[in-house]
Amino acid sequence: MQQLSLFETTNTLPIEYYPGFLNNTEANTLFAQCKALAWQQNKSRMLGKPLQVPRLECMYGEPGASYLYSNSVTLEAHPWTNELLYVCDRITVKTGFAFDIVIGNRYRTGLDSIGWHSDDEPSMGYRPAIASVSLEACRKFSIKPKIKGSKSTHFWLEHGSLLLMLPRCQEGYTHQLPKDDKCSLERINLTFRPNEWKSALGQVLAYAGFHPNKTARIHLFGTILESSIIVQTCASLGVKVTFEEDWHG
Ligand SMILES: [Mn+2]
Repeated sequence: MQQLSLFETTNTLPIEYYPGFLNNTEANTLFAQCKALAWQQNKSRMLGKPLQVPRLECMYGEPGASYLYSNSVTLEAHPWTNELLYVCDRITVKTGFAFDIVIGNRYRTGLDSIGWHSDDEPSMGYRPAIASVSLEACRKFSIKPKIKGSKSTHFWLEHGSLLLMLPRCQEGYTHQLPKDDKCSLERINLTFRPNEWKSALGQVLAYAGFHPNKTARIHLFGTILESSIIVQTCASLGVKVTFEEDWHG
């Protein structure tokens, strides 16, 4: 009985794992190149207090793209490097999903980590796919349904592997990279994501069309915009807004 439920759990997770997506030589080269990216340690806000994020971060992508998370950390895109763009294209060929930005996370030792979270920022648009390439240290990745009391499933993310979080993964599941006292090696993780502000804007306008008495909010270029303001602005600019019937907000 227990085995059956375990079987069902692992088979219904909205993720795909490809060990050896990059061969060992490719992964070693990419890891060496990634060490030279523009890493920085950011501060998030927890209960109003600034807190150093326990890892280094960077972002590359389309000029002008930004990414706000936890309502407190804004990452700004550096222009794509050739190496990152090449990996991005290879993931698209493998998975069929296209990406606009990559956010790097650098876990300096096993003491660096990321707690339970979903990558559900509206700047990525509706039901994003997120592709994650792991380099160097093999660290444990845990994922569990958002339903209270759910059990988590663990994967060891190997050097050169690709983990694809499919659309709906962020809605229904939460994930983490826990601390690992035994790990002294560094791990670099590249997470390729959409940055579809147009798509996010479309969702808010659709929401405004179907719920005219309620307000939807969107994070756009680091600013919180309200659906009513967007509708008014469109009207004042003479931009016609249409609402499509297939919206399932
Ligand atoms: Mn994440």
